[in-house]
Amino acid sequence: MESLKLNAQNISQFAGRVAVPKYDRASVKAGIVHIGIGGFHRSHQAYYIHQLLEKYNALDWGICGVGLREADRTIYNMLKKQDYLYTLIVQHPNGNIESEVIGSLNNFLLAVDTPNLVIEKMAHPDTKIVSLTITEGGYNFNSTTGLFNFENPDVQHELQYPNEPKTVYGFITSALRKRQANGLPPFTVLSCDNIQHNGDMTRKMFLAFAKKQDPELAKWMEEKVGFPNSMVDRITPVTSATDIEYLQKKYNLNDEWPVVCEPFIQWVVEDNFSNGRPALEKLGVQFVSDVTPYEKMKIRLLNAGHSVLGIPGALHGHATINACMEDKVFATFMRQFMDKEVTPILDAVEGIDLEKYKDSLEERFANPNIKDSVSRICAESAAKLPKFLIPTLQENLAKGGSFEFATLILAAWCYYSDKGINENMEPLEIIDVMKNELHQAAKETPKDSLSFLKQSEIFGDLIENEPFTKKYVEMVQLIYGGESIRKLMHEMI
Ligand code: CS2
Repeated sequence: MESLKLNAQNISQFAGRVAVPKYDRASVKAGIVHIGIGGFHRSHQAYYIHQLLEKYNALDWGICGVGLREADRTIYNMLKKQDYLYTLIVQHPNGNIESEVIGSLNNFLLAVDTPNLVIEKMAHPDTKIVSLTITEGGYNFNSTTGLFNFENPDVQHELQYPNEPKTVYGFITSALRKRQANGLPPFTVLSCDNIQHNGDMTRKMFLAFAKKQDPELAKWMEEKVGFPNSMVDRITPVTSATDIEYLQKKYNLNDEWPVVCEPFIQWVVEDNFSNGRPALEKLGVQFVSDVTPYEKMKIRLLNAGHSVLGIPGALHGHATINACMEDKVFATFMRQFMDKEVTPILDAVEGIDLEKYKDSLEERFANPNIKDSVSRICAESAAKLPKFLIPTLQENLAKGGSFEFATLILAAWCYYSDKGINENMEPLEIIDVMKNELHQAAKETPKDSLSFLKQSEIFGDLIENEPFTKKYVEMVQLIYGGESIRKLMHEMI
């Protein structure tokens, strides 16, 4: 039997077999404009809002998606065809699967096609929050100086032509300008990316940009716009053909781009909103006055833990994070990294038992039904490691703590960036906006062992720390000498 396409017209035909929205989607207003509609937004924020609509009929808080890049066209086309509906497939470790059609997204604008519509939508009185998942690298932030990168040509363009925005900075300031002119309160700018102090950093970047472009507006923003810090968490692997087939076979449902995720979900947010917020606390979202200890714990353990498995995993030939966890050497190495290098630098987090938190991370990583690819984890490591791993290494060097686990990961990353093949001679695709720079720097290693570390926008001044470079050189030479990464890990645990 031919499967039935997921869209508003067909939705009632799926009811009873798979959970579908019960609220009246036509009455939902977009209180949130979200930039960056990827898998993560769809498994996390859009799912929370869906539940709020479902359980509390919070009709003011629907989501209008925005894609800023040409690369967003594929998801835009797909969601539009499906009337912005998609299926969320929750994969439990024991094999149970729950599928639910999510209806909280009710519009999508592609900025490259209709820039003015995007600005109008954000400037609309209904819009109360503009949230972001634009990835760690999307904030146009120089990680060495901590400053906004004014050299970016798109930014240069929008400074010169404020009515022709291209980046998130140009769009949001244009919309805020409109709101100010119309006497409307500003929206909250809510960053949902894995960056420590994501709200503070976003604020700093926006104010730097606005001060150059429109100092009057900058003043208003400084006084009025809330930029809450937030910690977000739900492991969301890349959707595979098997997931699409699963829905077809099981429910006769044809969804071109469902989202798969783990059962775990967490969101901790600072209660600092400029224009109201949805009552997400009803669904277990934690509103706190200081998110710092939560985000540090999560980024340094979970996100770094992923990289600590994924980079050597890719070299060794493990395809997924759960395959890494099935390998005792990898699992033990990761736990020891957490125990010896991360735990000592973390502050106590109210209400959280760190040992239990780490145990739960091990269980989540080991979930055999998530099949989170190491390639997803390794992608954009140049943006991730300076936020997830390198600060831990620096803090340990400063206080005489253990740093060899993190060091091995950097040495492995150098080899990975240089060779583009794993230890079984299979090709490794390097997905990184800094791919060429990484490769250039790494391939000099046989002549100059420290060459990779000279990329100061990634490594800061690590190259000047002797105990570290000594260890790094030792390790990089062993790896280049043909020692297997797994053996090196084994010797350390
Ligand atoms: C991952 C994250 O991309 C990565 O490196 O660590 O996407 C991670 O899965 C999420 O942050 C989990 O909340």
